Amino acid sequence: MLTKPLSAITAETMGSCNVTAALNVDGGMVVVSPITGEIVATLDEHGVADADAAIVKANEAFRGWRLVPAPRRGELVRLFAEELRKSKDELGRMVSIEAGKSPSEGLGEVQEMIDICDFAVGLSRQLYGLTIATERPGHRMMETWHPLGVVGIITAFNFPCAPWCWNAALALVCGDPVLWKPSEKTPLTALACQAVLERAIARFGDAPEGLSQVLVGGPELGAALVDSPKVALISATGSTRMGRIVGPKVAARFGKCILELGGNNAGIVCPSADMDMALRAIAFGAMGTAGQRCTTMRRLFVHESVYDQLVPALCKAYASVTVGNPLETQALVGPLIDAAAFEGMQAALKEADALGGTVHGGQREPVEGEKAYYVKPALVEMPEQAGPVLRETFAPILYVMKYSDFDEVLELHNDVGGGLSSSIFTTDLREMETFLSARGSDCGIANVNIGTSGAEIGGAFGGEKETGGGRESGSDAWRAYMRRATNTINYSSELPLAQGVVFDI
Ligand code: UN1
Repeated sequence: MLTKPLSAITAETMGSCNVTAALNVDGGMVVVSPITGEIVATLDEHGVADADAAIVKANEAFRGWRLVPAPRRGELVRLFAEELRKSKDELGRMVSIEAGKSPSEGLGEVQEMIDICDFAVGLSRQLYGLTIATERPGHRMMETWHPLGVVGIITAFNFPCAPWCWNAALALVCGDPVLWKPSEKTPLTALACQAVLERAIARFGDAPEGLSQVLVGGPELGAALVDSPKVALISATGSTRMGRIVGPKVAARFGKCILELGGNNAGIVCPSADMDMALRAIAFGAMGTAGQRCTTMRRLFVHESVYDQLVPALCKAYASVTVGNPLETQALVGPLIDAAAFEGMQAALKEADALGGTVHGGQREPVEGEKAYYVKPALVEMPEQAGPVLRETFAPILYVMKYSDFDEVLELHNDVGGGLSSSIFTTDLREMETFLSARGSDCGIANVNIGTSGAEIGGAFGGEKETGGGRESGSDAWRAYMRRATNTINYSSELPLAQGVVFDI
């Protein structure tokens, strides 16, 4: 059991982020830590009227911020990265308390924030447009990128801060104010991040008021952002179910959307794979963060020639993995977020069992009492890809299947709704390149000899099909936060028309 009540640790952590005012014993919103199931804070919730006012304020901020030169906007993000470095331990602990992650995973999430800020600072001097050859003499044609408008960011419990920062750091250098609706399960991390950003804003000096705001409360706040024509871009992370609601609503008002939804990520282990490396990569990919990453490995196809070598070794790793309180022990696997996650996991295991699956693990572990949900991760040997294997269950379940033919396994790999992340374990050049080719993995992320999770910020993050199609973070994801104008300038004394059209008056 914890040596100190989690609510006390929370108050200390929040205190060092200068947001103790947010902890309000009379408030309406209850924050529970999955580590113990204990209430660690109660908060005042925002209402829809607050959301509407925040949208107005953010649009006022946009009028000024869009005129600030991009490298100067980058200076704010540089200061934010400095403040994040100073507050890394407190923020990492807050992530652990609210999402149940191990200290190294909590700190890793804050590191992603620091990394994307550094990336965005460099980007603030590289928001390039093209100069394009024009067909008309004495003309010049170019593309210009302008700030887009207010960006609404909706985030999920499992990564309570990094996805916000992937969006916010880019949006801020691109000239866009941000409005953040965090998960109801992790509002404290959001308030702490906002407090840290406010320190950077104070040091920056002349940022407009309302440049970054947080809305704490229920789904009606997200709906207010989604429905408002004054929110130019909605970037939403969450379930495919949520995306099916958000996507059409934003499209109906011709708004822009970045959707980062569910995945059903798979690995393929080929005969030539480095088995020890594959084992370690699969163990982290499938059991890390208690299976609660959108990039978690959920399906594994193992070639029949190595199945009897790899799968018993994996079962051993599953049996011996440490499950426990992430703040008080060195456990690799922490709690599930809540009772509903546990029930969803048990229902999926029951279904797999009825379809002829052999379930290893998956049982509840008696850690921290009745109100916390710790489980032994489950490995399920399945005769075929059916039932629960075809969908994402947000819990540590790895469905393992045997394959014999490479072309067939590629088909099976892609034959699910999700299209986020994928891995192949092989030292065979042909298999590797085929997996990465047009007829290979159809996911937004396709890896070789590493697991499905733990992407770096430098690449574009997101995926296809039911994953929603959006891209966040690195590469050229910044373009989604700006609007593109094509400018054609006539510096001649003639007026030639394009396509040779004649219109003499
Ligand atoms: C998520 O689970 O929503 O690739 C994000 C990863 C992390 C991000 C996960 N960098 O696992």
